[in-house]
Amino acid sequence: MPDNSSGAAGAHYKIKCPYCFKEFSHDKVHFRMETYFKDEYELDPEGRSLEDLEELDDSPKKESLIEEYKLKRSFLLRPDQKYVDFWEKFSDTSEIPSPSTDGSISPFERAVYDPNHPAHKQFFSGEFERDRDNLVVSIKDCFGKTTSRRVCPHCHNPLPRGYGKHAVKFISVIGVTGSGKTVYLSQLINGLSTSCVAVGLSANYLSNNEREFVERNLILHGLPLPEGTSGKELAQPLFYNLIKGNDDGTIRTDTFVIYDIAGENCVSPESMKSYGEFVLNSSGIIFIIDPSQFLCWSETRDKKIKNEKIGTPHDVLNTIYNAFVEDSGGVKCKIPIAVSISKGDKIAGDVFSRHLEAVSPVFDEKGRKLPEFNVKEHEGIKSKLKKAIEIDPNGMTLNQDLQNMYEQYDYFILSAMGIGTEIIEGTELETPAGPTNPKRIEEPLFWLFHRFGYIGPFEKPLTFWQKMSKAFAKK
Ligand SMILES: Nc1nc2c(ncn2[C@@H]2O[C@H](COP(=O)(O)OP(=O)(O)OP(=O)(O)O)[C@@H](O)[C@H]2O)c(=O)[nH]1
Ligand SMILES: [Mg+2]
Ligand SMILES: [Zn+2]
Repeated sequence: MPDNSSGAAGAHYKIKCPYCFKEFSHDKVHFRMETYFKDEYELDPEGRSLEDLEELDDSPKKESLIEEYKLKRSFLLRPDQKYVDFWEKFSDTSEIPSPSTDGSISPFERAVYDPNHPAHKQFFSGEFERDRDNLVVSIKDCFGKTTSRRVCPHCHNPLPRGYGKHAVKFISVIGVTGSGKTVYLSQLINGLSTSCVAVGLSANYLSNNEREFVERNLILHGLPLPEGTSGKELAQPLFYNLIKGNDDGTIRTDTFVIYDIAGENCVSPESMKSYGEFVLNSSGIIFIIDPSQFLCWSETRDKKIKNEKIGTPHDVLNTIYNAFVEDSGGVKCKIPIAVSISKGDKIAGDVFSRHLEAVSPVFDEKGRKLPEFNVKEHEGIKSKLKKAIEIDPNGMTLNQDLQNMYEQYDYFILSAMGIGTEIIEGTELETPAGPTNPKRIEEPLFWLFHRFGYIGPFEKPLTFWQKMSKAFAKK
């Protein structure tokens, strides 16, 4: 295992690319150049072409103008082949310019060079710049501009600031079309730093992707809900650092990366080929199931027919498992899978005879929130949920599949909106029927954090403080 957490001078950070999953050392990154030229007119101070310069009278000035022109030409904006090759199978890139740093240009059209390549040395000046923990973070280009735009040497996709310094876990959110993945992720990401407080952790996002994802998929009363994620699209990964302060004055930081996998790819073995890498490299899976995928909760006959088309939970588990079978050597899939029934607002009455309640934090005797997964509360909810779905044919199959094919799994119920939907007047678009109030959306993630060893289990009976907090939360 690479020592990605030592943080000591001389540490050797091994980075796993969050796009192509190839591994490389932190001092083998390539860089997108900070300096760029939009077109050939910018390459000469007077806008002359190379031919114009070559026609000048011979002189040292002419030589240097031509030399400068040729150097600058290597910094013209243009498509980058490695990057284009990566995104080809997803129709097109989903990377968008950041208005604050890229202006009107596409960041992926910047020239990319490798400081370790002899032919590229001319495009850099000076050595790598490293942060306090010795991670390579930037380098100056030959025009003196510092570039901190590190990219993977294999696929030329961008690595967020500080990515690679800490151990990384990848989490895929999967589920059939319309099961609620995008709504779930938008709500989860929007409230992540607040909900992590409940388990004593701080969550900081690393890139612009997280804010952009939430802004593009805003879940607000009066606004249309997100459109379905196209099957060919690959949304940008979402990056977070989780920080835990220890009593001895040290801190532990872990990075996790979340992927929104379009529903169509979860049932078709063909599409799994493009997206399989994301699922296969996942350290954890959040498997979202729409209640109407169970026959007992499918609302109408039509919906049942639709279900047959979009796939049952069995189809999804099968597709994932089949992607593993070739390499699995006849063993169960080891990736922890959080089986999460979405739209819990619709079925909470049936399952619990009451509304869904928020996850209760765990406190110590001084009233401080503990970094622990509330196993006790979860067990209570799970047993009722399992009972409700096990009488359904699709639920029975789901449970059997999980037992036979997956080593670590657990059941969850959540509601990303905490409320139903209504149609926006004069349109066919849906919007939340009122202010949203997400319930239990962090629980599958906390369970994975527990599996990854970020937080402990809490199994003791409710403390005085918990009872107080529960009573307070109910008010
Ligand atoms: N009642 C209720 N409905 C929800 C909730 N979350 C999502 N929905 C409904 O489910 C629909 C689909 O949600 P999406 O998040 O777009 O589904 P998806 O899984 O991303 O679908 P694809 O992008 O096609 O794979 C929404 O438009 C809402 O109508 C919820 O918490 N409660
Ligand atoms: Mg979606
Ligand atoms: Zn890569």
